Amino acid sequence: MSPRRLDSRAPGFDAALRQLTAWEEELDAGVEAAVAEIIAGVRRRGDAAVLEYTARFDGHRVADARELEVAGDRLDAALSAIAPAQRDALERAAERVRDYHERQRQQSWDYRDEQGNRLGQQITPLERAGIYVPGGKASYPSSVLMNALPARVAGVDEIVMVVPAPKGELNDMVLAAARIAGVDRVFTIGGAQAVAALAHGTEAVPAVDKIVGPGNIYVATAKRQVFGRVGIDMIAGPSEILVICDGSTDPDWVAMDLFSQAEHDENAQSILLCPDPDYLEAVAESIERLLPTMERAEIIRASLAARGALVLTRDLEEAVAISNRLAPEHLELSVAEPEQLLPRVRHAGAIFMGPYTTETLGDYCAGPNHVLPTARTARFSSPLGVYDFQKRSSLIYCSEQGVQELGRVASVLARGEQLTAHARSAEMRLRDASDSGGAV
Ligand code: HSO
Ligand code: ZN
Repeated sequence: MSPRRLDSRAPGFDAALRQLTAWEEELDAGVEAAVAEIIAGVRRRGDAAVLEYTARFDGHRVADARELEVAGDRLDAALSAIAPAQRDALERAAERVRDYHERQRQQSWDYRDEQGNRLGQQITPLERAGIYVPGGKASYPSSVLMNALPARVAGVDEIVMVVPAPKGELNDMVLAAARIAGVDRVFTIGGAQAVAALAHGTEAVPAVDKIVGPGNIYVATAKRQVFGRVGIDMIAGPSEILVICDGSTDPDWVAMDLFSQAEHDENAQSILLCPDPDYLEAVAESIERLLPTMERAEIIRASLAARGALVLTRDLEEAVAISNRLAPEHLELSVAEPEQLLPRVRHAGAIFMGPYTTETLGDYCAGPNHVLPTARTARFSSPLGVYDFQKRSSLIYCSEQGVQELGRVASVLARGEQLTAHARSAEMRLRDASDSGGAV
């Protein structure tokens, strides 16, 4: 199996590139309607609806919604049940992710203008955040850390996690990660019903202010539908990796990096850009040889066949320009001097520099967040971070002296808008009321 080859000099290259990266998330009217009904059910009937849907979709039956909450002892037990090496790795990763995110905390600021007015911005954390954690094959303890730790660092009062428990079964690594990240409450619910419960609140499940975390099409659709009532982070599409290589990295390393995102999903995207045709051949050969050794060979093969590509470029500069057009979730600059290319990179969720920096390190433990913009949304959005759990309030203090000028300006503008109460509330504060904009 070899992914398609493209040549930036060939006619039709632009069209081929556009076609390669076109990704339309299916907007399925059936799913939209089913999700709307689930949300309405949870709104109307609260816990009773959550219990029914959980029994129906997850085969997880309990008599009372309070049983859907995972006790703190159970989280502690999970932490003791996992292998010591796993616990150490989770703790080490958490420490590094926390350190990185602490640097992202935004600070309040203010200043005084010449009239002595004080203007500023006050930063406050959200009160409650909800974290959706998928169950089944895409249940990632690392994602628990990546979603919960920025909220914790932001100072969120309460973090509520939901995770489906098919037939009542739970993943100990996920529970252990929740304990390590400082999640406050965990509920074993999933799907659109979990998003609805977090958005609207039920007797058992508290309503939150923002819902973050990846999920299947039902979860993504539910997040879209409750947006506005609560905040959401982003709608994550399939994983993507784009490697720019100068031909000096071991081709097996690059092949494995391409596999690493391809193994997430048949719709994941792995692309290599390189100016050296012989090197592209060498990577193609590594792919052929290594693919049969992979546990997830079927998924990787499907992903590379549908959306993978090995692209010959004129030079490294052109490779970066092409990468900017694709705005990949992960960009590896697998070159001897990555700093030289870095200033040219405009759009990428995360940038990995140099041949040793495999994207895998970013997925688990380097420190930056692995929740990143996909499907070219890196053109306008950023990694999940502490700032997603902080809000800004504007601050205004006006002195008696200060209102003399600002009051007049406001009054003129208010009268121009025929808003007399606005105008008069400003004018009343002027020392010389005749000095007002009222006459204008
Ligand atoms: N690469 C994924 C995150 C992840 N990888 C979790 C492994 N575990 C996000 O694009
Ligand atoms: Zn990954």
